[in-house]
Amino acid sequence: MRNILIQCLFCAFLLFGIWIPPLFIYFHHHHESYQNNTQESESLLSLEKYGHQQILHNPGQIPRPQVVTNPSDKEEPKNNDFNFSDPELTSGLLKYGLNIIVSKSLGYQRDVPDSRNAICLGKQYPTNLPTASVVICFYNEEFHVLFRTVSSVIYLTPSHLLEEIILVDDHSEYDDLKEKLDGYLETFRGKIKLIRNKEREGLIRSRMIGAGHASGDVLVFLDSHCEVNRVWLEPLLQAISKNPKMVVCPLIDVIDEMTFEYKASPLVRGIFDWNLQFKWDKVFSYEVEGPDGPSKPIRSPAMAGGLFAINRHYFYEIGQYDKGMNFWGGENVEISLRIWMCGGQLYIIPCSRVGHVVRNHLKRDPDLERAVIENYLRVVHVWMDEHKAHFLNRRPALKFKSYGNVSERVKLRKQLKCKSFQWYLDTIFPELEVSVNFW
Ligand SMILES: *[C@@H]1O[C@H](CO)[C@@H](O)[C@H](O)[C@H]1NC(C)=O
Ligand SMILES: *[C@@H]1O[C@H](CO)[C@@H](O)[C@H](O)[C@H]1NC(C)=O
Ligand SMILES: *[C@@H]1O[C@H](CO)[C@@H](O)[C@H](O)[C@H]1NC(C)=O
Ligand SMILES: [Mn+2]
Repeated sequence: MRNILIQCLFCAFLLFGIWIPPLFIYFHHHHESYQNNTQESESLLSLEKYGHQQILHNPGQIPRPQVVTNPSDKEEPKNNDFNFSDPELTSGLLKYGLNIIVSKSLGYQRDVPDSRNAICLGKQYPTNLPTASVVICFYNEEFHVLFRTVSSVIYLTPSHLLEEIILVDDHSEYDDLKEKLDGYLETFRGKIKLIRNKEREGLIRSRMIGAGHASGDVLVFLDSHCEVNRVWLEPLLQAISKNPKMVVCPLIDVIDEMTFEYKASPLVRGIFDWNLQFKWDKVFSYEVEGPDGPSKPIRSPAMAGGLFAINRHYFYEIGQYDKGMNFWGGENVEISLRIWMCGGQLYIIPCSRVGHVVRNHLKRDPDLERAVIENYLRVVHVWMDEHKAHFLNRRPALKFKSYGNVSERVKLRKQLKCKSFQWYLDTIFPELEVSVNFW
């Protein structure tokens, strides 16, 4: 609600050409709320309060997990650490949703703290793991943020495991992502394939385009605003090498979009509510018991979407993505349901750590919002059986909204002999069904 309110304020001010005051208000609220750990965890784990409106806000964003902080280092940056009368800062926030001054000052490569549990440090991985093609799609990404994503992968991945990095430019508009990027990527010649879409395809189809150019055994999808941590890839590859139907995600650490501070995340699993809104949730204590506890894979009902690894053949076998989905949003729930219901497994591997910037986009995008609704409808009509009523009853207007032709996805579900949504509720995510009367 806060964000919606601020967005409205923002739009109103924008119309009158005054956009600095609302930024002040925004960051005031923003920092106040994430200074307060209690409030943060409540907003992560509480029942869905905002209903309909929340679907519209940053639907493709990976939310920020509750960050572990020692009481001593609870000092968050104060507002007056940022000079909001500096046009570079404010225009950068509008363009990229992050602090470009700090991002530029960090340059093209940096070290981030090793956030792994001590148990992970002692683990040995075989040398003959499958190879990986890392697919990174970007659209109007900040140059340094994108470049650090690429350089962290290059420097922290053993060369024999990295088949290639496939960058897919989804028809970005910003000039520095054109010839300048080509020039800079020369540094990594031989390891990078750069594909430029002729028109905007959206994240979902861009990922499929990237996958189509890959030749590694495993596809690893990353957002274009990440920094991988030490020994990030080996645990993912090992899990997949043992079971090719295992889809795995790293534990996503938080890179603050204002300070670029790298913060370790607690152990979490991915869930969603009846609005298909993705959230992080606590891990059951029995899952982390025993000496190996904090390093054991965490069974996850859903993935956040941006960061995961999957056997390349298995990606095709289970039907990639729904080509009928536009931009992004909902595809993470769709692939999660498909993995579980059609015989696969989805785990978070805590020894694999990747930092991710949660960008704060202030501008609303009506095309995106429309696309997300349609994507969600495609998910519920193909995968949720009679339980789609729980989604539709929350938004009666959507009962009559069109969502294109899903016959191919329905056919896919039959061909793969996927189980029912009721099976998923009973076996993988019982907490969702219990919540039916509350959310
Ligand atoms: C922070 O949390 C405390 C409860 O621990 C609460 O009393 C206080 O109002 C919260 N502050 C803000 C700014 O939300
Ligand atoms: C903030 O930025 C403006 C514009 O660049 C500059 O004139 C001003 O001196 C800066 N203020 C501080 C406290 O640095
Ligand atoms: C939906 O698409 C399938 C083929 O993918 C086609 O056979 C069918 O006629 C389409 N349905 C409608 C209503 O257009
Ligand atoms: Mn992201």
